[in-house]
Amino acid sequence: MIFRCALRMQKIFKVFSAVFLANLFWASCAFASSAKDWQMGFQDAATAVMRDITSFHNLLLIIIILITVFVLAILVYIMWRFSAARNPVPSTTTHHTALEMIWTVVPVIILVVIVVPSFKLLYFSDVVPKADMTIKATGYQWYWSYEYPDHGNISFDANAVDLRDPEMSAEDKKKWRTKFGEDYKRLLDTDNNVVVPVNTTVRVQITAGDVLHAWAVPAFGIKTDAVPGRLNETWFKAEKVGTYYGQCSELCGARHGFMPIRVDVVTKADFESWVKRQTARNNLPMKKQFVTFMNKTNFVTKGEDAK
Ligand SMILES: [Cu+2]
Repeated sequence: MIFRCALRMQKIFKVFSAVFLANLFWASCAFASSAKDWQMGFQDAATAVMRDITSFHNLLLIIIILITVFVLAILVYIMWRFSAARNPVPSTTTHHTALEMIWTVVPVIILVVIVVPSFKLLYFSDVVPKADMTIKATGYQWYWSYEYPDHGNISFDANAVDLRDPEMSAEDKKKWRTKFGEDYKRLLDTDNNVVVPVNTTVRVQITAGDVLHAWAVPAFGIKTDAVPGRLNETWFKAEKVGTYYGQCSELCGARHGFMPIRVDVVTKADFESWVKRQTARNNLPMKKQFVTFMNKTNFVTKGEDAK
């Protein structure tokens, strides 16, 4: 019985170490803009803030490991050295000034080492630098709505594209499948994406229209609450062209897991042409806009207005 149990433990240990090594390898070589299966650690940083968060996390990890190993080593040594068999007459020492000084001062030094990068990072991420553009994200049950006040008030809603949704028509499923191809990410892809230019400081204003939500994009190091009646502010400056994913990060109701965030970081020229396209769409007469919207979302498939 014991032998079989030991064998099983050995097997489990082998699987764990294989997974751990595979993850280490994965983390070191793959570019991740979204979460990956069996991922350990953070997604690759796309902004300076996220880079600082990652290195601060690594610093804390080293400190925590050193403390844990040190405490464990002392405990094991004490259990062995001062057991009743080895140490039948216990010491009666109750105070030791030097020792007490050390165990007070050393933790203070450790905290000072932590607090300096911690406050630096806190202010770096919190204070919005001079922004080149602003976008406003409003959380609703259960989608995000975006506005670009600096670009002729472009506005749109971003809904999750869920190809497993039984209510989505076969025609629409085909359309989205063709659009996304192999890259489709369920619960992360949206019908309208946030588009921003690369190397541009973007101020993000965040609020909500009904209940609490949170706008979070891990690769940017952003997680800001969306509170009804309150305007929160954060910022990012994406350094790499690419697609970045996030999700609502405040439990907001039944379909909380179905309001993803997709940010496409594009070149400045691509952004300008995207703005032109969006503005043209926004400037359509109201009725036509409505019809386009209804057609697009497939609420109306027949009837006069849809033509
Ligand atoms: Cu939400």
